[in-house]
Order: sequence, then structure tokens, then C-alpha cells
Amino acid sequence: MNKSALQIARAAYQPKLPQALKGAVAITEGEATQSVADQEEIKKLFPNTYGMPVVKFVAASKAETLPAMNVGVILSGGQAPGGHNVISGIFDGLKALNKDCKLYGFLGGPSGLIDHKYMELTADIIDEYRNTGGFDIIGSGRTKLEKQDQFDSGIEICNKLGIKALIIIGGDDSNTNACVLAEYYLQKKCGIQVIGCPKTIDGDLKNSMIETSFGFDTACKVYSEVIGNIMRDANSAKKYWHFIKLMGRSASHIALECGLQTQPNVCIVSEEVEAKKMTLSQIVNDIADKVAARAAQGNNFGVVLIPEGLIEFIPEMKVLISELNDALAKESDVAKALKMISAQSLSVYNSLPEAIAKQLTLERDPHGNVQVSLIETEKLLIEMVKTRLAAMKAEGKYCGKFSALGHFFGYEGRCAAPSNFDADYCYSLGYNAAHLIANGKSGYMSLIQNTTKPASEWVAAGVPITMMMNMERRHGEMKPVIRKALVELDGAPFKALAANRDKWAIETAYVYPGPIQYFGPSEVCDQPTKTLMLEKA
Ligand code: FBP
Repeated sequence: MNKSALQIARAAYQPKLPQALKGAVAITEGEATQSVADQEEIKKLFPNTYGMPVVKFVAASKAETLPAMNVGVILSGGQAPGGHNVISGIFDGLKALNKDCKLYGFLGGPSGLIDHKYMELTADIIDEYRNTGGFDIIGSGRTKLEKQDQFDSGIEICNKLGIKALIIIGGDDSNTNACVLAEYYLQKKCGIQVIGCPKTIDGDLKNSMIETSFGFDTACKVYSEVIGNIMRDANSAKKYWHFIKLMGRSASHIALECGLQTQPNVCIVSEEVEAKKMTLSQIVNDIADKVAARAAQGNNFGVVLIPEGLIEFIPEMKVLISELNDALAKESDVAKALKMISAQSLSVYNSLPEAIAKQLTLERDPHGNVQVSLIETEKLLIEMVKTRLAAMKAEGKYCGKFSALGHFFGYEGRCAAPSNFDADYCYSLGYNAAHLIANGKSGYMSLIQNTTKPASEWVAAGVPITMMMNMERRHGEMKPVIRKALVELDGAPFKALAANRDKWAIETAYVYPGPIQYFGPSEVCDQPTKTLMLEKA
């Protein structure tokens, strides 16, 4: 395989570990825990994994011993930079405990466990993937691990391969399912531990325990670099408005972080749109007013950031999408499904540009959700702002020229080579997971805290997954799930945006972050996201 000079140099990078994991390690256990809400229901559903303590690892004088054991790893859901480092961390952590441990990777996501598709991850293979982006070492998938026959199929292959622990690297749903699996395996007394790892570029798997999900740092830095490049272009040519949609299925953390890094003219935050019950027209009018205000100063250019999930947070669109979800679940013929929705939703549907309306009826994902990454919200807003500006012009309220271009940044950042932060964080998460296994833990998520400090001061720990759960309605049924973290409007990152955005709207206050740097001064190479810094300040 041909490699670039950077790839070769990067392969030699040794990710940093928390001090506690560098030598012999001892475990300390805290108090019994409880779930964030709905304690009684969750306790009943998880009798074996509820109430376990948070654990921490500290440096010890005598090394733990681990009998040689085999471990399986699964990558679940969308790619996120650093997944390969989680796996190399697990590998190195296990080998440091006992060189005869073996690591198996299940192929193509959770379906690899169910369908018994796997490979042994040897040192040669691991070395090819250190500090690289992507999930291609074993592949990922979105099959949900939730049914008993799937769990039993997992037992079968684990017994065949002598696997005593599984590590599931995924988002909120995958980690919820990891806990259900851990509980089932404990009930069955089959001797297979299950550990989770917090992954997703969306940044919405975080709480009082998890400081950030891995991949968010790198993905936001890649998008911010490109947004900065576009801003320079806009400020040079002075003739285009760029409407940039940014990934993030539901929460707006990515748009907010990129907004803080680059200071655009407009940065929409879906959670604010929902809280203020803003209609699509209000959003459009707001953007058009800013375009007009800049035009009045002779600036017919600008940059608008749009979170991918926006469409589902606009009240009238949310109702339309939910009615369409139900109708399309029963009737795949779109024309017939449209007859099943309310008159009000039908009128919203008919008011949309044809192409966008059609995108709302495209195939749902395995969870029954509309695939927001396929909806061209940026084009929808461009069209509607154009129409609004024409009306304003006719009323004498706008005197500029509006020429707009749409972009979507998502897949460009999900497999980027991990930043130093993600390379270190992911490696530590994996290495730490090996210690959770060595200490017999199951139903825990690997946890690395104190991440705004240098890596040597990071805290290595484990949190019982049940502690992060509450009951939520999913597909008409109450289910125990890890709470998804949306942008908090009273949180420091949003407040920082809100305090500055009026100035950024009118002035050209762009910041150009430039590409991720791997070598050089620490303030250039090792800075975490602004979101994390503001949250931990
Ligand atoms: P995860 O939550 O599984 O990490 O995936 C996040 C994400 O990248 C979203 O930002 C995006 O909406 C979605 O995946 C795209 O899904 P797909 O990879 O199936 O196109």
C-alpha cells in the first residue's frame, strides 16, 4: 500500500496516556450509583448492572495479572476519527497485561457478531492502522443489537473463539444496547463481559461523566478549516453568500463549535429554533435581514452555518416529518402515504420546493428516522431567502445582489486522520477498556476525564452505563436509553455564540483556523475544542 509522507510520519506517533495507565495499575471503587432518572424502572430492567460504582484507575506498585484471554471488538454506527486508535489502545492494553491475549474484530459492525464474521487482529494489522482515520480495519454498520436471538448468536461465536469480553464502540444507542447485552450475559452467567466506548462526531454523547465523544474534535477542526477557506474566498471575491450545512443528525454541537472557531455571519442552532418555536419563515426572514444589513454596507457576501438536523427542530416540519414517518411505515407508495397525513402537514409539504419535498419521503434509516444528511436544507434556505429578498427589494428594504452557493460538510470529516487530541483520547479509551476487562467489569463505559488538561493529568475511569440512563418513548414504547445531549441554551458554548453573533453578522470578523497540525507547538497541535474548553472553564 502506498503511503503519503505524513502517513508514514504519523504511523510512528506514540499516543499519550494518562499517568495512571503508564505502569502498574490499581482500581478504586466509589459509592453505589443510580440512574439519572426513572430509577425504579431502570433498576428493575437491569438487576445485575444497576447501581454499580464509578471506578477509577490509579498508579500501583504491583502490576495486575490477567490470565491469557480473548476479546472481541465491534465498531458501531457512523465513522468517527480515532476509531483505529481505540482498537490499537485495546490491543496494546491487553498485550501489556498478558502477551498471550488475543483480539478479534467483528466485521461490518454488530452484524459481524450475529453472523459470525470476524478476523483476528494481529500486531501487523494493528500497526498498519495506528493514528489513521476511518473504520476500515474491520468496518462498521448500523444493525441494532437488541434481540435475544442476536445475543444468543453472539454467545455461540464467543464460545467458539474463547472470547470472554466484548468491546462495543458506538454512540448513545449502541452503548445502551451494550448495556442490555451485558445484563443479558450476566443473567445467563455465560462469562462474557461487555464494555462500551463513547463515539460520535455529533458530540451528543456527553454528560456529567463523559466529557466528549471521540471524533468530535477532529471532525469540527476539519470542517472549520474548510469553512475558514470559504470565508477567505468570500472575503476576497466579495460576491457570494455561502450556505454551509454541517453534519450532526440531531444536536447542533458541530455547527456551534464551527461557529465558535470561525465566527460566521449566521450560525443557526436547532435547539434555539425549537425553544423559540421559530417557523421556517422566521428563520428565513432573519437571514434575509442580515443579508440586507450587510448589503447596505456594500457587502454582498457572507457565510451561513446550518446544522444538519435543523429541519426536524422547526415545529411545523417536525409534525410533517413525524406524520410522514408513520404514514410511510404503513404505506410505501408516497402518493398514497401523502393522503394519510393531516391537511395542515399536507399544506406545509406542498409549500416546499418540489425537490426538498421529495427528499422528505426518501427511505428511512434502520431506526425509522428520516435521513437528514440527504435533505438539502442549505438549498431550501437559499431558495427561500432569495424569494424573501426579492419581496424586500420590491418594498425598497433591500438594495443588494444575492448570489448564493450551497455546501454540505459531513463525510469529508468523519474519517480524517485523528487530531493529537483524538489520537491520544481514543488510544487512552481503548487502553483503559482493557483494564476494565482485567478487573472483571461488565456494563461499564470506558471513561477518560480531565481532558482539557495535558494527557498525563487525564483521569482513567469507568462508569456504569445504567447511571446515564432514563426512560424515553421510542417507536411508541417506553425504553431505557442513554440521554442524548442536545445543545444547552444556558451552557457556556451557546452563550459565547449568542454574546457575539450580532457583531459577527454585520462585521466581517472571520477567523481562519487552518488545517489540523500534528507537529509543532502544543498550543497549535493539542488544543481541544472550544466547546470543551468553555464547558470546563
Ligand atoms: P453516529 O451517531 O452513528 O456516530 O453517526 C453520526 C452521523 O455521522 C450523523 O452526523 C449523520 O447524520 C449520520 O451519521 C449519517 O449516517 P450515514 O453514515 O448512514 O449516512
